Amino acid sequence: MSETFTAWSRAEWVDPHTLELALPTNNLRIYFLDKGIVRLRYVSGAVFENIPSYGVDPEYEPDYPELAEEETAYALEVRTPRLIVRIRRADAGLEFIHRRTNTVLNRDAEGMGHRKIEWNGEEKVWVSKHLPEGEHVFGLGDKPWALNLRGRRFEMWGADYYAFKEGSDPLYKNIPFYMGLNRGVQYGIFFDNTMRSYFDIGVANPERLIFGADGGVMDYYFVCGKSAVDTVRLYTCLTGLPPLPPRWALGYHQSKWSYGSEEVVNALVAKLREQRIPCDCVHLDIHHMNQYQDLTWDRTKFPDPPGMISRLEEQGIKVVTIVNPGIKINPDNYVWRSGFERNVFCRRHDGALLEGSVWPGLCNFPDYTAPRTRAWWAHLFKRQIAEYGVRGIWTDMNEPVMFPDKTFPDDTRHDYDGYSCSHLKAHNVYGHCMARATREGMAQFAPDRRPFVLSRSGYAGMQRYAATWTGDCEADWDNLKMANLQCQRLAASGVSFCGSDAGGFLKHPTPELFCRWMQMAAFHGFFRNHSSGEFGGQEPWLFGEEILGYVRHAIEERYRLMPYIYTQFYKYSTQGIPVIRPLALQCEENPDTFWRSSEFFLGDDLYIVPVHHPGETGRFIYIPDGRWYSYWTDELAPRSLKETWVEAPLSRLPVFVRGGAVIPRWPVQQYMGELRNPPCMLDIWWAPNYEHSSSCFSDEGDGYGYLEGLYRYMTFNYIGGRDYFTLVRTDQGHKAFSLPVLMLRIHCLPAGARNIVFTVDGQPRDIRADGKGVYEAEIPVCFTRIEVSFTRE
Ligand code: NBV
Repeated sequence: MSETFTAWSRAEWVDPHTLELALPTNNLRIYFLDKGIVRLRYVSGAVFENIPSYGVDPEYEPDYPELAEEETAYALEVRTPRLIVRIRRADAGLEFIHRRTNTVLNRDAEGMGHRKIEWNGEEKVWVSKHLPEGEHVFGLGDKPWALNLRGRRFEMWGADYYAFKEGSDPLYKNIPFYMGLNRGVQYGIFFDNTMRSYFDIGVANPERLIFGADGGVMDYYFVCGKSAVDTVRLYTCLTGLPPLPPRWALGYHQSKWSYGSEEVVNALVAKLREQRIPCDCVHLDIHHMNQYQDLTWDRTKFPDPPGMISRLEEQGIKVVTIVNPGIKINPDNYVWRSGFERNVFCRRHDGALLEGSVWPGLCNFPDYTAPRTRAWWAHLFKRQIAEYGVRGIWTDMNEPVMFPDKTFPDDTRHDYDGYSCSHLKAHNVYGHCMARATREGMAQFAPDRRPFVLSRSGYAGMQRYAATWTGDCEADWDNLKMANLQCQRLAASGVSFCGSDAGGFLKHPTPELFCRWMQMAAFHGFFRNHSSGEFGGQEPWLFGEEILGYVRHAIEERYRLMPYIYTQFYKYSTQGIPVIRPLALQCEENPDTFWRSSEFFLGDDLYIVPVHHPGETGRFIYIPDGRWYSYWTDELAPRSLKETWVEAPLSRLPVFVRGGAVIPRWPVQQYMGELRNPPCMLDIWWAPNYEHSSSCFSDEGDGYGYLEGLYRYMTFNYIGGRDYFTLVRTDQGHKAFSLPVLMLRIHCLPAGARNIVFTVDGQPRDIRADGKGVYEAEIPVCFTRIEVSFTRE
């Protein structure tokens, strides 16, 4: 080492990808896990305990990069093929540099200042980072704030926030992952600490981003993918790829607090079918239970749950039921009794059982951080799942909530998977562990079906267990805007299977608001109309004929697009690619997009423009690079890369499709599986001088056959020229999975196109013009190459 002062007394490799430094007040380990993922972990002593993380997926397998080391007068440098990590000699501060561009992505403002013991023995950990001018900050889960979080301080301490507003914090979820975005800069940081934590984004000091926690260790991951979306993908791989949902769960869900009797549910379903509102699922909120006791039914209102559920199934409707963590103290109730006998409930520091009031009255609460409690909880689902046929479980109030103080007392003890701790450390993973146990129960008792769990709370990595929704929002325009921000933000935090209570949970939406909300929600990951029921009904037919027509159209379009949406979920579950993406993340090369927050991408090829204001029938939007067409009319969008006016009549949102993309679609169905093997339309929009790849995944829609190869994943490589295009298809998956009839529909050939020659695998074929500018042909199921050429007038 050089003779200059060096802040560490020892720097050594403890294994080929882990460097350890002994600093004056603590020890630092740097784990090089991937060319774009580096873990930084500080401990006060010399011992790095192997406490399992609730955030990092136990199945995550690092892809250890090749490393090179270099010493300079300024720093010790370790290089991966993508990053340079500099450890400054003066203060052991860290700097992350992009290797190819040599740009500083992120750097510590102070080194080593990571842990402090207060006079009362409390420990604090933090890191202070430079926050350069122009850097925008995204992520952090469900925060109801502008996409760019700069200039605010946020906390992670899961909270039930009834009627939350813009800026309400903390909220239900605890996802300590943020992304920095600046000209030529993008990276993510995942602070894996489950204590109450905070992110001060330029508040205490406008040039600093400081994150820290009220204890635990400073343990964070620096993540940098090939692009901003790829950074989200890498973070998602680290915290766990989400399981593929059953296809029906991507359909429309109808819910209310509560549909209170079998009669009401039957009438609802009859009306959905009569009104031709496609729907796959009805949710039963707490009133289906007997005195709000989990896994019981109010038999006066629901005399025959299995009979009711099977009759609904015949109509294509699945039933989801709610559970809460509070278990009524009631020796006559099996759930409480068996929990008490097995000693699965949380206790206070003095050993007494934790008691608190929630809906059912005085309750005990399972400690879901204990493996044996999770096993007990999972086994409780036998009757609901295996015998009654419930298809999904909705875990609510799991921040956790207790009346009137909002959550458990700090001294509540938790097992924390064998590393016993107080509630201060377990609070932020309580809901996460409840969702996990619930998923395990569903998987155990319906082994041939993919579980569907909907959880209100969770920690980083919650995508492994559950879908989520944004909570108790109000039916107003601000909340509509926020719901969109929250869904985009969650998707950028690894949680794409998320939605809002479409229409708003509290208060009654105006017909226009309801319409705009449903139109937007139809393009989010999870699509459910849910409301508190106190302000009147919120079913689509309650807002007049005109709105019913528009809302039906929005729902139908989701069903048409199901092959495309399902493909996005397949890519999300196999590669971690987010399903929806904020414009700024998708188009990071143009910093003008950093300021925009409502337009979002669904997959690579659809661009959705929600409407957030009353009376708005047109608005300014940003048109991304490439050639974009109106999804509805095929009209070419102006090539602008800046603010452009588009019409937005109440009948539908502006939606654009990428020229060169293949969008797989189905005919509308009233529920998934109504048609046995629906024909698949491959719609393609011509783009000259452009290459693009799109895909279509199809399988049985549920079960695990796809893991044995029972699926097709078709990739379409498009090459477009001035007067032609070719589409080359390659397949993955098993030939035994039979594909449906395929139809090709070509949109937007240039107006003067004549003498169209259409060949499939070298054979000339007929193609029909539909009179509206679209050319259609049935194509053989196993085609591999399509060529279209034409002359121009
Ligand atoms: O179970 C009733 C509601 C539920 O409808 C809502 O979706 C949850 O967010 N639940 C909260 C508890 C009552 C909230 C006041």
